[in-house]
Amino acid sequence: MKTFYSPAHLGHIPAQEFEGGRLLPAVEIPSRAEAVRARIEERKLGPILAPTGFDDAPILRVHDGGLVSFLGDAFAQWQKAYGPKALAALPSRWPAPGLSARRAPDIESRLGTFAFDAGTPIMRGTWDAARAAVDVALSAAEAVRAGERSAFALARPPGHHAAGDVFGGFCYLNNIAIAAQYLRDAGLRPAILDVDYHHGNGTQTIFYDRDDVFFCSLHADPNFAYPHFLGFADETGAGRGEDANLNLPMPSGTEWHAYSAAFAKARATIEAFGPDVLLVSLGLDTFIDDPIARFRLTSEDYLRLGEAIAAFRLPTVFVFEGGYNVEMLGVNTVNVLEAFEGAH
Ligand code: SP5
Ligand code: ZN
Repeated sequence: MKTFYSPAHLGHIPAQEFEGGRLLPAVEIPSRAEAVRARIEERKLGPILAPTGFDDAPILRVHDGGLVSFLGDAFAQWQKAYGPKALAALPSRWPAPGLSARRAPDIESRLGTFAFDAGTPIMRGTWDAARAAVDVALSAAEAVRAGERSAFALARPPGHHAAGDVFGGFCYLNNIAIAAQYLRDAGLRPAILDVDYHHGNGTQTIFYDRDDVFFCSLHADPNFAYPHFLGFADETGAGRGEDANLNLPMPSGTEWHAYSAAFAKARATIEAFGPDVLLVSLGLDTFIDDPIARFRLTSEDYLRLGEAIAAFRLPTVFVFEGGYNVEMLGVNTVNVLEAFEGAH
């Protein structure tokens, strides 16, 4: 399997996120993608390729121009306001209902109109990293469009929490949604399967009222887990998109036995949609020893997950998302990909 990777992610180095009234050490850090890259080399999964440089057009099929231009310029504005020692922009105020997002007179207020949490910092290298992650996802999508059975986008930062006009959850641009729209525009009928521990709220929102891209997410119940405000089982799509969205929230402590039962439901529903290409939001934060999550999948279970994904028998684009146990992240990720390949 070909892997697409860009070293631009190394310039995006979050230090802290704000939660529970405290600044905590960041977990979405460069060593994550480097651990996966090292394991791919160790296992000789296949070539690791630089992405093609795409223009902004595929991004603007999914994201508002206002968000894209804000992200490109936010760090420069932040340093202009707070000086060269201000290393990371994090929001501290939001236009909640009743306040006007149009009246955001300064960079910190504007930041609050685009960010939906205080865990997704914008630093000097953030835009270049996020932009390269899109190229990585598009390159993997293009490889599969051109006839590869599968490809892996080792994208960082992740993307599935970013919606058309907002960013958050360590995500800036929605890599997998942009790749899915690219394949849709090439005449394919994509289904997105999101196996990250967290609900893919951004991807869901982008396709929620559409019947030409299916979205299915297996994730921790938002009653106790991030992103908290979306990902409930009764969200089934809107308008033409009714029944083209499937959420399968699961309780804290979920193990492979229950997970695989939910997966079987996901597979049956996706197959009924009749896709001709599958895109997988591959988060490994369902791991038993993940530091921020509460599922209990083991490294061996990721072999079973890879086989289960292979059972769709569809051309498949894997796009890297979360997973924060850096020590086991390479093994777990490559277990999915190797088992997928071995099952063919
Ligand atoms: C792509 C992805 O996996 N994004 C996840 C974003 C989660 N952000 C909030 C995480 C809150 C974790 N709280 C536990 C803190 C333990 N120190
Ligand atoms: Zn996640």
